[in-house]
Amino acid sequence: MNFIIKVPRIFGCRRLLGPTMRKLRYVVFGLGNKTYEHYNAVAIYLDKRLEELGATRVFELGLGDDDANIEDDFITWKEKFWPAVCEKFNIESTGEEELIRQFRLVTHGPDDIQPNNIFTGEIARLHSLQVQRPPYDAKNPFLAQITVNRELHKGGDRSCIHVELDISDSKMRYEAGDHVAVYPINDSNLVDRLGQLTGANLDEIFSLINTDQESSKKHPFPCPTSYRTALSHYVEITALPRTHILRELVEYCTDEEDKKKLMLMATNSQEGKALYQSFIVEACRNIVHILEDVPSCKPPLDHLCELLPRLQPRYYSISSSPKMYPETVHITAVVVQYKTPTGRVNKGVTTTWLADNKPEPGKPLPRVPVFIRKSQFRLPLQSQTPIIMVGPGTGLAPFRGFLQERAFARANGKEVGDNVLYFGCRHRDQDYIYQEELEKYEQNGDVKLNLAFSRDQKEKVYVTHLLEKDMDLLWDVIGNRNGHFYICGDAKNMAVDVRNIVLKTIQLKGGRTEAEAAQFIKKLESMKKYSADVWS
Ligand code: FAD
Ligand code: 2AM
Repeated sequence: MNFIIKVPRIFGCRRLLGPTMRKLRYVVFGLGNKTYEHYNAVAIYLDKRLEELGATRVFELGLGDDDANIEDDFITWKEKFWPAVCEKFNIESTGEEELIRQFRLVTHGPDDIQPNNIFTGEIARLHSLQVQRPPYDAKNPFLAQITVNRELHKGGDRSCIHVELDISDSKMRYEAGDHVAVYPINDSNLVDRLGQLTGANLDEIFSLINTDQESSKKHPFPCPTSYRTALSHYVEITALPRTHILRELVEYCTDEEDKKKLMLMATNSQEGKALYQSFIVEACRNIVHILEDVPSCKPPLDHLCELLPRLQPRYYSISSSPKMYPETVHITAVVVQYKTPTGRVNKGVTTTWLADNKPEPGKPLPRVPVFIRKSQFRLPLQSQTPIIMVGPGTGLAPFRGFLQERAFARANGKEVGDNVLYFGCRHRDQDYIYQEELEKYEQNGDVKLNLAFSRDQKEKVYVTHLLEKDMDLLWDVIGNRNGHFYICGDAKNMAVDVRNIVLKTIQLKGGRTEAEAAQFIKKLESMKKYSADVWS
C-alpha cells in the first residue's frame, strides 16, 4: 500500500504521460513488510518511474516496515516531509498543529429514522446479510453456516480449531490453496466496556458524515448505525492504537499528567518513542486499556469511532479440497490468546469469535460472513508431478487440501506423483493436528510424512533440520524430476530458513554458485514450481 499525494487520472495512458507528468509534483511513502521478498517494491518502482517520466519528486521516498514499527517509520519521515513541502510550495507554516475532524456527527432520534434503514453489521449494502444475493465478495460476503467446529489439540494450554463452513447455497467455488476471508465480531464485553468508559449510550443511532462534500467516502463505515453495531462490526477495538489517535486523545484529558504522557507518545522524540514502545507496544494496550489506565481521558464515542481503523476480515488458507468437500470450506486456526505484562488476557478477534461459535443441538447453526479469495498457491496441473510440502503448525492447512485432492485423484484411477510432507509442532501428543488423517494417508501410500516435534526432546527439532538432512531428495524433486516445492506458515523465521536451505541445496547438490542458486529459485517461482503461502 502506498501514499501518493497526487496521481493524475490518466496515469497509465502512454500517449498523455509525457506532458502530464512534467507538471506532476509527487511524493511516495510505501507501506510494506520486510518479511516479504519484494519489500515495498511498488513504492520503489513508482517513485523511480514517476521521476523517469518527468514528474518532480517533492521529497524523498519513504518506506514503512510493518515487521518493525511502521508507525515510527512514517512519523520520522513525516517530520521532514512537511517542511520540504512548505518550502517547495512557498507555504508559511505556523508550526502549530490544528486538529480537524473529518466527519461530523448526526444523532438520530427514534422519530427521524426508520429501523429498516439502520445498518446492523452489513459490510456495504443495507440488508445484504438478511437478503443474500450472489455474487459474493469482500463487499457482499456470504453468511455461511458453521456446521463443524472442533478442537484439534489433544493437550497443552493452546487451542487450534477445525471449522467447516457450509457454502452449498452460495454458488461460491474454491480450489485447494485458496483463502477464505472471515468478518469477525468484536467481543461484546469489550464493546460494553468502551460504552462505560466513554459514558455513551450504545443503542443510540448516529451517522458520521464527511465534512468534505466532494469526498467519495461519505462515511467511515455504513451509517446510520448504533454505537453498539459500530463497535462490534465496523472498527478495530483490540488493535494497538497508532500515535495519531493518542494525539487526538490528549484533547479529552482533564489531568495535566495524562495529557503530557499521551502527547509525549505522539511525538517523534526518542523519549516519546520509547514510551510508546513500552506503554502501548510491549504492554499490548488497546483503546479499552488506554482509557482504563489514563483515567482522566474521556473522549466522545463518536470521535473514537472516527479515529479507530475499520475492522478487517482475516484470511485463512482453506484446509480442504473441493473434490472431496464441494459444499464446505474448512479452516484450521490457532486461537490467539495471550497474557499481557499488565496482567490482562488479550484475545484474537476472529479466532476467539470462531471458537465461541460451536453448533449446539436444538439451536440454529451459527453463521459467519465470508468470501473466497483466489490464490496463486496451486497444485501442479499434472497429478504425476512430485511435490514437497513444508508446513509446520497451521502451515499444514493448505496441504491438507492438497493431500485430499491428490488422494481423490488416485482413488479415481489417476497416476499421482510423490507427496512429501514436512510437518512440525511442539509435542506429538498435544498439537500434532490431523494425526489420524495423516497417518491413514501414509498407510495408504498417499504421503511420505516427515515429522519434527520441537519440544519432545532436549534439543529442538524443526522441519528445517529434517530438510537439511534430505537435500538429496530435495534436489532430486526440484532439480531432476521437475517437481514443485511449497512452504506455508510463519513468514518471519520459518519460511526464510526453509528458503535458505533450498538455496543451499541448489548449490551443494545442483553444483550452482550462490548467485546461480538465487536465479534458479527465481525461475522456479516464475514457473510456479516454488510457492509460498506465508503470513506473520
Ligand atoms: P487479531 O485480533 O488480529 O490479533 C492478532 C494480533 O495479536 C497479532 O497480529 C499480534 O499483533 C497480536 N498478538 C498475537 N499474539 C501475541 C502475543 N503473544 N503477544 C503480543 N501480541 C500478540 N491463521 C491460522 O491460524 N490458520 C491459517 O490457515 C491462516 N492462514 C492465513 C493465510 C493468509 C494469507 C494470511 C494473511 C493469514 C493467515 N492466518 C492464518 C492468520 C489469520 O489471518 C489471523 O491473523 C489470525 O487468525 C489472528 O486473527 P485474530 O482476529 O484471531 O487475531
Ligand atoms: P518451537 O515453538 O518449539 O520453537 C509450529 O509452530 C512449530 O514450528 C513449532 O514446533 C515451532 O517450534 C516450530 N518452529 C519455530 N521456529 C521455526 C523455524 N524457524 N523453522 C521451522 N520450525 C520452527
